[in-house]
Amino acid sequence: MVTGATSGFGAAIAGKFAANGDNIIATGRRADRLQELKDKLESEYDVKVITLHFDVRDRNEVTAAVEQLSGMVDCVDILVNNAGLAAGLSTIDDGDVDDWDIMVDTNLKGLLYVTKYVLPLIKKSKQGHIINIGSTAGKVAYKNGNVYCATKFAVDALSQTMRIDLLPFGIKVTSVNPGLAETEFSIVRFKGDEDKAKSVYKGLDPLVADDIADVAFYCASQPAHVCINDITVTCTNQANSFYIIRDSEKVKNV
Ligand code: NDP
Ligand code: 8X3
Repeated sequence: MVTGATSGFGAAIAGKFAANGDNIIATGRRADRLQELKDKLESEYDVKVITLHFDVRDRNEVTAAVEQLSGMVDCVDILVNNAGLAAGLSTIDDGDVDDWDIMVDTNLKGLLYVTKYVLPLIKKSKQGHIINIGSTAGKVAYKNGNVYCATKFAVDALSQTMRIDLLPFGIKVTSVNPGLAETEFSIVRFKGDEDKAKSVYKGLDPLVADDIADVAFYCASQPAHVCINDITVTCTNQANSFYIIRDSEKVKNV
């Protein structure tokens, strides 16, 4: 089960696991994109794709979707909590409170809702695994990142605590923390300003969605006794969320 499968990492992760022959539960708000993904994956691979169209911020929508799912599958083996976003990039005093609400409600509360309501299905699996998509922004804070960084630091804390809480059930919890990756992330962050979004990756050879799909798949492919706790992956131009080399020479802030 992959949240945020309509774009970027989520779509690539769904594709990677489907290529391995795994059935997929793909979720997101854009129903047309979910249908396209289902058509593509079912035509390319011998798998079944269930699509669930809901907003992770809406607890009622999450519970209704999971109820629908419970009638269709016996268990969920792997949940990838990927749905998330950044909205805006500004100092705390200039921050837009609506943007803050969107990020906290999606990245933190949405992840909690999905995890809580899907867990009964994960507990029924013999190989339960939760993969949370964190970020380098949840490891090292960067200028103007304030609330986005805070939500990803929170995801990091949740991954650590979930791993403790779910030990008795044999459920693995992995935190995958990507650095700069060119998806729709910056277009969303800058509210459709594609030029501004492109400038984030200028002079870099950034990660792409397939890189993160490969990492998530690797984490999920370990033997039963091996749990990768935490993995941070950046492009070669980046050391952490602060130190980045552009045009092979210059070191600048994000
Ligand atoms: P994209 O914008 O390409 O994809 C984001 C996905 O999240 C979309 O499928 C979107 O689906 C879904 N989503 C957003 N809000 C909601 C919501 N309220 N309810 C349900 N689904 C939602 O970005 P990425 O693939 O890059 O981002 C995926 C994750 O990776 C995010 O958590 C992001 O914070 C994290 N990340 C991204 C990095 C990057 O540089 N790109 C680096 C580190 C982490 P829809 O709009 O259809 O609902
Ligand atoms: C996304 C990476 O550096 O754009 O989490 O915040 S960054």
